[in-house]
Amino acid sequence: MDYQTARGGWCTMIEREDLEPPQEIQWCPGCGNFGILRALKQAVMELSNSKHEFFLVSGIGQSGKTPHFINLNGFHTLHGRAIPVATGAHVANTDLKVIVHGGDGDLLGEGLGHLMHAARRNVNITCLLHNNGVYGLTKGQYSPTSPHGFVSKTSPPPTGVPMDPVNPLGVALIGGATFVARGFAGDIKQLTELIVDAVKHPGFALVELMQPCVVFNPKWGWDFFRERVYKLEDDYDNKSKTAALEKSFEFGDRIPTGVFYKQEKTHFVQELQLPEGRLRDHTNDREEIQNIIDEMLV
Ligand SMILES: Cc1ncc(C[n+]2csc(CCOP(=O)(O)OP(=O)(O)O)c2C)c(N)n1
Ligand code: SF4
Repeated sequence: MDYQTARGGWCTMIEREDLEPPQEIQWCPGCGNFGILRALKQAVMELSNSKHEFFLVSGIGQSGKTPHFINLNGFHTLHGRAIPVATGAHVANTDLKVIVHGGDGDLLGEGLGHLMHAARRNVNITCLLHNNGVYGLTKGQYSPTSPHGFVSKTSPPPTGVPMDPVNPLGVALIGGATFVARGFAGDIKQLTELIVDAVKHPGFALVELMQPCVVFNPKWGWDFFRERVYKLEDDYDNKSKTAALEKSFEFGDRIPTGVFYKQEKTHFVQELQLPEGRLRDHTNDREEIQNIIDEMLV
């Protein structure tokens, strides 16, 4: 079915079968990534955009395979480097809905600096952080979010992991992200809503997705999360960064989900006064550029 977009063009409604990938899914049975993929597909169908307006960028990891398993344009880049590639794609064409998929190792280990600076620049992209508390693809080394004492091949007994984990939401908030949220792979309805809101948000949106890795971190299994997750209360004020930061440290017997923080602020392309839309549709006045260069040379 076709419908008219806000810009006056025509768009074709995306159906579930349009998103079927050409290749077979290779995640383990019971992996939390299945729930995330389902919510992503639902969100893509609910957002009023054409298929060609979505662009998925991923790092390396089980999470990084997400663009392989949905029939949209995507770019599977280097470990920890999804955010710079996503930033470049967004700056080159602000019409794109750019969505990053990365694991806790990818975005909080190798890619932490990129995450902080994209948040600080308020780049208008959505970053979906698949948090399973372990390195899944490389078979169970501890990751930046593994709990203190977590026993793995790289953190053997008696101590296990000898330090506290990174707080992903806190990092995003301190960096300057203007939309910060958490969902759970077992609550597809809430996850879909969070992804839709994050994509619509005009600024840097980080959504932490609690994701069981049933093979290498069985302690963070489905029951672990089902017993702990709860939705932020109705009277919770997501305009307060201080409240959001305080909430971000609540991760134990109770794990809050929902939108922790949301703020309207000019984003990177607006701050730089770059042209909106596709850069290739804009031409430069070469004479004027030459004049500027000449002035600098004098
Ligand atoms: C620079 C670099 N270092 C290390 C690796 C090896 N490597 C590939 S995936 C991965 C860990 C992925 O873990 P995470 O980001 O948590 O994703 P998951 O597989 O759990 O979804 C590592 C260390 C790599 N590909 N590139
Ligand atoms: S190893 Fe873990 S993260 Fe990777 S597919 Fe299996 S369950 Fe999922």
